[in-house]
Order: sequence, then structure tokens, then C-alpha cells
Amino acid sequence: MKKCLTLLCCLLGSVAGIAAQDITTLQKIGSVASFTRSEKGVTLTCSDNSQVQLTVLAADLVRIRTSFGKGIPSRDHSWAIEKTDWPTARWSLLTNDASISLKTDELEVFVHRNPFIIEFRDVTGRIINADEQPMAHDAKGLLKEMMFDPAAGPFVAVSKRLGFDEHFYGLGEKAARLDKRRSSFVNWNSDTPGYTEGKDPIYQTVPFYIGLDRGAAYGIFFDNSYRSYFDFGKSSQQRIWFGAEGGEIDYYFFHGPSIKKILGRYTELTGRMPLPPLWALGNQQSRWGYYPDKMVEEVVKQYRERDLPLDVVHLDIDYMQAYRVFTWDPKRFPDPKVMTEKLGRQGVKIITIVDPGIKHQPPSAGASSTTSRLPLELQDRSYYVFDEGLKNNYFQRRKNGDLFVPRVWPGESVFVDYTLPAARQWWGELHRAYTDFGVAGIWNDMNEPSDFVDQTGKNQIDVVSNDAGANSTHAKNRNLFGLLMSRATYEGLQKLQPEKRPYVITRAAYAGIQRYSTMWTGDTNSTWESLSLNIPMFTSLGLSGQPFVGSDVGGFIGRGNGELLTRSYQISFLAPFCRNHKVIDGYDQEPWRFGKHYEDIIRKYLKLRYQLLPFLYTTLEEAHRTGVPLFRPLMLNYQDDTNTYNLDDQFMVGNDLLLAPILKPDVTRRLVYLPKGTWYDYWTNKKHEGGTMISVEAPLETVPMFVRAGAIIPMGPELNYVGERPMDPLTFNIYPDERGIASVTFYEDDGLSPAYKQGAFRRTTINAESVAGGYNVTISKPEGSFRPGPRKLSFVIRAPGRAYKAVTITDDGSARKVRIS
Ligand code: MIG
Repeated sequence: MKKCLTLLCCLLGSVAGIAAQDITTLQKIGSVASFTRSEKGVTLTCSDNSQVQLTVLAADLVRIRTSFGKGIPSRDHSWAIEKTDWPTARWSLLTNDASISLKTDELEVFVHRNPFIIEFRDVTGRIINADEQPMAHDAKGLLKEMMFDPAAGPFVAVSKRLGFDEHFYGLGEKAARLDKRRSSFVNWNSDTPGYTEGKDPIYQTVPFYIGLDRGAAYGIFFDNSYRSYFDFGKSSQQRIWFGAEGGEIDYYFFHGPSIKKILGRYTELTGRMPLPPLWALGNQQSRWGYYPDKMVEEVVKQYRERDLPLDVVHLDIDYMQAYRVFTWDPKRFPDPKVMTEKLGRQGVKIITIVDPGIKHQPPSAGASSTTSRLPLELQDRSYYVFDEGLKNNYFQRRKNGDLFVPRVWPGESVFVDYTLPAARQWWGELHRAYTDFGVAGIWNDMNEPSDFVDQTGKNQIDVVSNDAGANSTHAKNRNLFGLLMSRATYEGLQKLQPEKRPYVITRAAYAGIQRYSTMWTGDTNSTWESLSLNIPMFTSLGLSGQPFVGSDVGGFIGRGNGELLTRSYQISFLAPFCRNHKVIDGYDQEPWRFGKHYEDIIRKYLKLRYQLLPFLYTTLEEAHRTGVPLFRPLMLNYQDDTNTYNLDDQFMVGNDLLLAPILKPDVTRRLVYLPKGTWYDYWTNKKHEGGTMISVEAPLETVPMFVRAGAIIPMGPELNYVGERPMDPLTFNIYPDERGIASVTFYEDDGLSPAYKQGAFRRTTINAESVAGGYNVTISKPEGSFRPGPRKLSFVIRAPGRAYKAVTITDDGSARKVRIS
């Protein structure tokens, strides 16, 4: 805790330093002296020898790369970017003495030559976003003192005009509200247990944000992994700015105007989330302190006896022998394979935590061999992970060649240089120590990376990473560490079990993480304050390319209570990652710990989650395919509705479900904003006209939940775990709109293998329309090669008033018409 405080003061000090620093005093780039044209854009050379490259990647995507005082370096490498090869988009160039303009079919990049100001305009000439000052760098070293590594630099900065009514979204994982206007942030991955609103930075860095002004959105991805800063009009009335303590100005500008379109492009550039196994959407249970194996079995037994659905139990650091990663404690878990098989028969999968800290353990005298792998439980004499990594020179070293020895759970430890391809491959293969024993997924913790010696990173300042041959230091690599560790983990699982989809969860990350890992929001508190951050954090992560998010249900640190836990489930039962987790000395909080009253309510929501799996999976597949997240702020679906721009105590799942959870104790009624359109109360089917606030009863057993008129919500049978029985029957709940129509495009696949990437899925469109005396339902011929086998499909009209009879048919994969009267 003391360490935390020191860290806090230190970081606050530097943030205050930079905010107080007027970035307008930095040296501005010179005016444009000349330019050359290439196939994809122009390179501008400035009066101070700086160069700026404007590259058209697509009609709505332009990259701006700047090098101060010298030409653009030939090295062009980013760990975040997935797609580098873009087909040439149509663009034209118009120049005169005063300006240079690149026009694509959607966007104009208009550069004023003197002073050097970049404007982004839409095709009508309207300015969407413009520099407030020319790009700048700290040529004189004015900011050296506040920099993490003064030898890194120089500080680089971009400033943009602040719109009078401009809103800002995204920026990854921040302990902040949805709209980031009037806030400023720092990105420096940090282990921040017990963080509260305003604590900054926390675990992750995603330097991507979306600006929204008068309904039109744009995006900016500042691909710079150094400690970076984003000030959204906090220190100035006219400008927002972003900058970093080194590296290049290298940013991507995304033209909307739709946010969904921006997310599509952003995730095309940095990669999309592959589909996790379907069971990852199941209920998960964890606690630091689940040992020995008998206790894990007891947890599962309780779940089953109490008729609470469960798919996964997580093993925290206690399963290892003396915190040695890739080992098992022989007393606590004498036969992990027998355990995973036993749990497997009850439908429960095991996920193990894996930290980056490898125990620093040179072989002791008399150890038989440093190369042969001792049984996992005999690592006291010679620890194979340390031996192999040392021999192959995979561990991080300081500039002077010494091994870097941080202190984490095993005591003195070493970290892998995950920028080395061979080291990543080795790390991946080490996971055999889990997959051989039936472990189903991997949980990456502590990868900021956390170091008990010093959480600011100063102890690591001279640690060098290979970084694709650049041999760069911690200042550049810290924020990348979690990304690359998760990548090594993901690629390892993929290689070890090519027939299965990998499932990885990480705490730290950089942009692009969604290609490899899901995430959770770290060490929250069991408080209402902490709970109220769930919605803005999940939605902001979704607006930053990460759809698979969640938070420790009930909160991690401290003592919760039944009411808090129940309200927490009323949010998380519809979050992609739904896992109850607790700190080692925290009061127990499995769903039954506060008595039957709460347990019964929690059961109702967990069961509903499982019934909603067809809907959730369909929505998750949309995120995989388009980058548009499952867990959404209302503004993502209602971008023109200014009532939604600040709304972060409500959320939507996909386009169709709207929830307004209770975030305070003792509250049983709340105001709910319903956007324009018709909405059905999920619990009563009562219809409401939107475009207004309504007041809704919300006793503890009820979370206000609404369905968009026009939706069809596919639901499955009650399940104790995924795969317990086939998704049969499938019930299509039809909520007709004012015209009497509703539709859904429903997605299915085998839920386990990567075959969906080769077309082994099924996509079925269902349309309902009201006709005289009833409804006609049309089931399209499905797309894709996946064959789920015959099952029952039920169609239920959920309109209030007249009761229609549900109709059930046997699905044989052909186009059908059903009549409901
Ligand atoms: O220093 O592994 O966020 O979920 O239970 C604490 C023990 C390390 C932090 C993780 C938390 C986990 C805990 N870990």
C-alpha cells in the first residue's frame, strides 16, 4: 500500500508537471518547403529539415508520420498494427504556394504550408479536425525533468482545436467516465490495486480516441508506446493535445462520420478479436486462495448442488510450487490431470494464472542436469524454465549486460524479452505444462510489468529489449510488455492445440491486444463507487477495439455484501467476461455467501445469461467480424441523440437490449432514458415510447431491462454449463415494431474449433411481419457450412395485449415460412 502511495505521488507529480507545462513553448515544425509525391501519398520537407509523410491507406484512413529535423527513417515497425498492406485508394493532389491538399473519396487532408497546420475536412469542405498549433517537439529539453527517461526523448506533441461541443471517447482502460472531455490522462501501464475513479494511469495503454462533434465522429490512433499524454481540453479552452516522451509523431486519422465505421477500420488496422470458445461466455468463478484441489472440487460441488450454472474455475498463484510458473505444487495439486478430468465430467474447465516473473534460480549444487526437465514438482533443485531461458538468452538484461532481476511473487525473478520471436515461441511451448494436464485457458497477470522493487518502472529504466533489432529501452517497451506476453501465450496455445480456440485473459495491454487476449479490469474494490465504474470502463474499452471485457463480479478488495454482489451480477451477467473473483484476505463472495435471498436472485440472472447465450454469441460474432463491441454505450447506437453523449449508468447489448442497473445501495427505483423508438419492458412486455426518461421500479430482484421494438431475441434452453445439452429448443422472442415487423440474423458454429474461419458457421435470417389475424415468420436459407443437426425452433410474439400461440417447428436447414395466429 505504501508503495502504491509513492507511485501515486510520483505519477501525479509528473502529470501535474506536464499539464503545467505549456506545450506551445515546444519547438514547432518548420513550414513546408517542398514535397514529393508517391503512389500512396506525399512526403513534405520542411524549412527545418523535418519531414512529414501523409499516406492514404483508405478513403477514410490517413497516416501522418513526422520526423523532426531529419528525414523519415526507413525503419517502420509497430507491434500494434496488423494490416500494413493496403490496396491503393483513389486520391488526388492539389497544390499551390499556400497549401497542399490530398483528396480521397471521403476525406480531404488540407495542409497550410506556413505555419504548418493540418486540417481534415469532409467532402463538403467542412473541417472535422484541425491542428491548433503546428506539430512540435522538445528541441531544447524543457520537459526533460519530468520525463521517465530523459535520455529517451525528445517529447513530441500534437495539438488540435477543441470543438465547443466536442466529446471524446475511448482511450482504452481508464478509471474514468464515458465522455473524456475536460479530462487528461497518462498512459504508463501500472499495477494499481484498489484504484478508484480518477486514478491514472492504470493497467493498459490504448492511445486511440474518438471525437464526436455535432453528430459526426472521427478517430485518432497515436501509435506511440512511450509514456503518452492526452489532454481533452482540461488545461486549455481552445486546444486538446496529445504527446509522448519519445518516438515519432505517428498517428492515424479515421473519418467517420459513423463510430461503427471507425471501429471497423481501427480493428482492421490493429486486428480483430478472434472468437473465443463459447464456454468463455459461461459463468466463471475465482478467488485468490482456491487450494488444495479439494477446495476447488468443493466450489464446483456447491455450484452444482445449488443449481447455479458454472463453466470455469480459475486457479490463482497458489497452484504453483513456490510461485514458479509452469509448475504445480505437489501437495496442493498432486494430480492436476485427474482433477481437470473430474471437473471436466461436471462441465467445468480450469484456467491457470501465469505471471511474467520467472524465479531467478541458478541450479543448486548436485542438481543432476540443468537441461533435462525434472518432474514439475521437483523444481527446487533445478528450475527448467530458468535454466532454458538463461541458456538461450531469452531474459531481459540491463544495458551493461547484467540480467535484470525484479522482485515479484517468487522473490528475485527474471522477465522474458517477449520482443524476441524465439523467446515468444519458447514461452508459448512452455504452456505444455498446462495443456498436458487439461487446463483450458490462461490468465496473464502482473504484466505491466509489476515489480515490487519499484512500481514506477525506474528500476527497469536501463532494461533493453531487442524490439525487432532496435535494442530499445524500457521507456519504449513498458507499455508493450503485456501485449507481447499475451501474444506469446496465444500463439503457444494455438500451436499446442491447433484444434481448439485459444482463450487468454490479460491485465496489461497495448493497442492491438484484441488479436490475442481478452481482458479484465484488475483490482477493483468491493464498493458501490467501484461498481459504478463498470459501465463506463466496459463501454470505453469496447470503443477502443476490445470487445471481450469484464470486471471481478462483486469487486476484488475488501468486504462486499449481498446487495452489492447482486447488483454487480445485474451488470456482469451481460458482460462478455463474467467472473466473480476475490483477493486472498477478502470476505468470501461466491453467490451463496450472503444467504439464500441473494443467491436466489443471482441464480435467476446466471440462468438468464445462459438462456441468452445464442443472442450473446451472435452479438460477439458481430464484434469479431466488425469490431463493434457487444457491451455498448447508448451513444454508439444513437450517435445523433445528444441525450446519450454522457450516459454511462445505462448500457446496451448489441442493438437490442438496454439495461439500466442500480448502482447505489437501498435504491429500488430509477430514471431510465429510452432513445427514440418503441421499447418493451423485458419483464412485463409493457411497451414504452422512447425519446424520453421514464421512472422504473427496480427492487433488488429486478434490473430494468428493455428490448428494442423490431428485435428478435434468440434464446436457448436452461443450462448448467455450455455443451451440457444441444441448444434445443431455440426460442425466438419476437418484439414487433410500430409497423409490425422484427428481424434477426442469427449466428452459430461449433463453439470450440477454429473451423468457423473456413466457413463452418451458420447464419440464418429470420423476419417476422404482422398480417391480418397474426404474423408471418420467414426463415431464410442459412449461410455457411456448419450443420447443427435437427432441433426445434419456437417462435413467440412478445407483444402485449392479444396472446398469440407459440409455434414450434423442426429445423432441417431449409428456408421456411411459419404462420402465427
Ligand atoms: O499482486 O495473483 O489482479 O486478480 O488475484 C497481486 C494474485 C497479484 C493481482 C490480480 C488479482 C490476483 C492477484 N494478483
